Amino acid sequence: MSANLSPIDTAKFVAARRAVEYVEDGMKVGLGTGSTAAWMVRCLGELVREEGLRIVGVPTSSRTAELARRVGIKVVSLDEAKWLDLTIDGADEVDPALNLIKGGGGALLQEKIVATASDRMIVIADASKHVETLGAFPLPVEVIPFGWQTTKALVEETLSGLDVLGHSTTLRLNGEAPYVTDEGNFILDLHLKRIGNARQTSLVLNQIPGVVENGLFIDICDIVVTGHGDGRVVIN
Ligand code: ABF
Repeated sequence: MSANLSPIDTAKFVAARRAVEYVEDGMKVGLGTGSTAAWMVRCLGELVREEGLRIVGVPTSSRTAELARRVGIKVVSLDEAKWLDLTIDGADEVDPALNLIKGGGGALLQEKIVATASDRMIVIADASKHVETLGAFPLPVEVIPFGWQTTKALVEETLSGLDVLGHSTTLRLNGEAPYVTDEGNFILDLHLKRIGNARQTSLVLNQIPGVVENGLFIDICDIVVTGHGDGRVVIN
């Protein structure tokens, strides 16, 4: 599966391949979204088909559900699984405390619910995702469509009271229309440049009426498996 990959795809693949070593027979596994997580789903599918690994998968997006079924993983809902042994997912940024920005793929709500309902969460990432301080990647915030422009204005007003460097907010688009999540909500992207206090920022954002969830994952990630273009893997 790894022949002739570019350095970035090699990094994602080797991180994914190493992470699936944490998956044991009989586990209930949260399956992440994004290109790195897609490698993980493919690697798990190979173990299911060729080594008889018995797991059930709870996907974090409709895209992941479709891929998981295609590679032979038994997909169940989170309500059927009730609680998970392990979730493996990607990230947009990882800081030294293993706090994350996630949601670049528009699936942050299901990703955070599934990751929180797991005994352990493993992030798989290429080395470019590691940052000293979160914020260079636009922070996704999921909002309900009702009154979203008012919610956007409230978010911007709130940002002025936070320890952040940037303050602009844009509606994520899919072509000309707002990007719509699996739950039918919209995503606002907060261009904050540097988030001085991620925990406070996350708590304050989620108090704003209309905000459903945000892409700051605080104290959720347990292990980061980092892949490099030369095939090396580092585990933190
Ligand atoms: C998902 O994958 C998202 O939370 C995150 O934004 C994205 C990272 O994608 P990739 O692995 O393609 O860089 O987990």
